[in-house]
Amino acid sequence: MIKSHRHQVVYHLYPKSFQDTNGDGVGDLNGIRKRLDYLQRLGVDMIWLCPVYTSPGYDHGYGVADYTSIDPLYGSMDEMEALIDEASRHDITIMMDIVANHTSSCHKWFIASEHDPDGPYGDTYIWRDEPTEVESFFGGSAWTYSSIRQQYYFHSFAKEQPDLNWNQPIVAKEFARILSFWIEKGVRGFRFDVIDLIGKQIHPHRWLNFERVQEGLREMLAPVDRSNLLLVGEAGGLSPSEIRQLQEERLLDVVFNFETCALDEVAGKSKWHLQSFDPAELKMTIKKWQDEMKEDGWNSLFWNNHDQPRVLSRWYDDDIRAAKMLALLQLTLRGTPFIYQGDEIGMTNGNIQQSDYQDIETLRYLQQGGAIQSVQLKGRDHARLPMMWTKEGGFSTGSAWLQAMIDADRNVHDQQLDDDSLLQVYRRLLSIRKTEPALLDGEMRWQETPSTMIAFDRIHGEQSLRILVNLSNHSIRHRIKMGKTLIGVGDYCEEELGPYAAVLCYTF
Ligand code: ISL
Ligand code: CA
Repeated sequence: MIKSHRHQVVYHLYPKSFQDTNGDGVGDLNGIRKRLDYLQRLGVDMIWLCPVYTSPGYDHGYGVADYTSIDPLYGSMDEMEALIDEASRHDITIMMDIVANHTSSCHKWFIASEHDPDGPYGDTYIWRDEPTEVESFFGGSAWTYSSIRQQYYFHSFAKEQPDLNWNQPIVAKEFARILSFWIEKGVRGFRFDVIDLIGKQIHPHRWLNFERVQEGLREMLAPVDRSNLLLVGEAGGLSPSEIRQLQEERLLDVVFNFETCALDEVAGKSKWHLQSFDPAELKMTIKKWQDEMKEDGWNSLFWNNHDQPRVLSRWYDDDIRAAKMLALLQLTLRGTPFIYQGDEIGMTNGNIQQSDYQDIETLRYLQQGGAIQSVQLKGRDHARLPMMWTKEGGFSTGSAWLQAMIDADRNVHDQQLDDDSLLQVYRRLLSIRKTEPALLDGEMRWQETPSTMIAFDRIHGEQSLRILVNLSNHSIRHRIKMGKTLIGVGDYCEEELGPYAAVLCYTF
């Protein structure tokens, strides 16, 4: 079977929390290298690394001070090269995270822009004499005064993360150079952080200019050989038709939107305003995006990421049966799956003491009198807990940078020994994807089902697979015929799916 770049399964890895090897409590590149056998055995094709470049770390690497260097916290460039090399011997490639909307305020471009308005980098950031009303995503004004330049600069996020001015062609040129640097090193994918924000207009309010996003991507990618690359964009603000346009031109192959993640948020309010989760809405959202992206479009398939605490805790009360169901659904829908580290063992949000929270967004919210209940469900630290390798943790011999109480029974070691574990479900599903082209290219055909059940066929030439999923914790009776089962989770029989049961079978 010929695998195209978008058929790959991506393992999303938060380096800070994956594996520490020198006892400083922070995960590192050597730690990732040490776990390549595990990742290969799991069956993933590519690893997306959250930023490991030099950074003062206010937003854990999402304010980059030098895009072609490695932060000593994570290791060295030699160790990065060793990782790329050894990963490729495990049939795994590396995807780098490119933060192109903003840099760190310590980046030399910003320092040049601040000190030398008339120099070549003078206009590479967004400067105004007077601030406007725009709020930053982390709270507070999006404008900060620089006493050096005696003007205000714009920052979508923290004041230590000034936004670049993508109207200056030099910005796209710099990023083209950065991409080429990493391609040269053997990197085979890029995930572009908040890429829709590069096309923003900010007067009088912030709004998104799709044409500018498109132009910015074109300018940046024109000099780059992208034939062998997987290009992923984080772009919560784009519509399905805009996403399809970008895909058609191969400016991006896969795009993240956050509609499923927001199912437990009150629409139109901040992420901290919670409402209860309704599995019927999950079904509708999945159907909507699958339908919008059918034929030439293509979806991203993910439940969690380093910003999104575990849906298992938020929606499903940590129930391991629901984790198996979510795995089966994610790996049978049409699109590129992203498994976030720990998903495969059912890691939960855990408990973090109020004084242990570290994320800049959470701290800001708590300072402003935010509700701790919301933080316990939606605070980003919960997505960043150290990986559980063993009952004792196995992440670090020292004291982990982020402390929490977490279910110790959910760990890699124990699940490797247990044939019925969630980890084995992931392994089996990933190996089935390798032999069943219908799961990759097959067209989607929906089956009529009760509101909290989802069922569909994946049809590819002569081959046809059927997927039945109970999204709820109630048994559901149905009339959909099942053929020979390839894999099933939970309790099910011919006409009934037990709580969180899910089945992948042939149609005849
Ligand atoms: O994290 C969020 C809500 O809690 C999102 O709104 C997030 O800010 C948005 O998805 C952009 O995220 C990306 O850029 C941020 C960085 O903090 C995130 O970690 C990154 O994924 C700024 O670089
Ligand atoms: Ca370390």
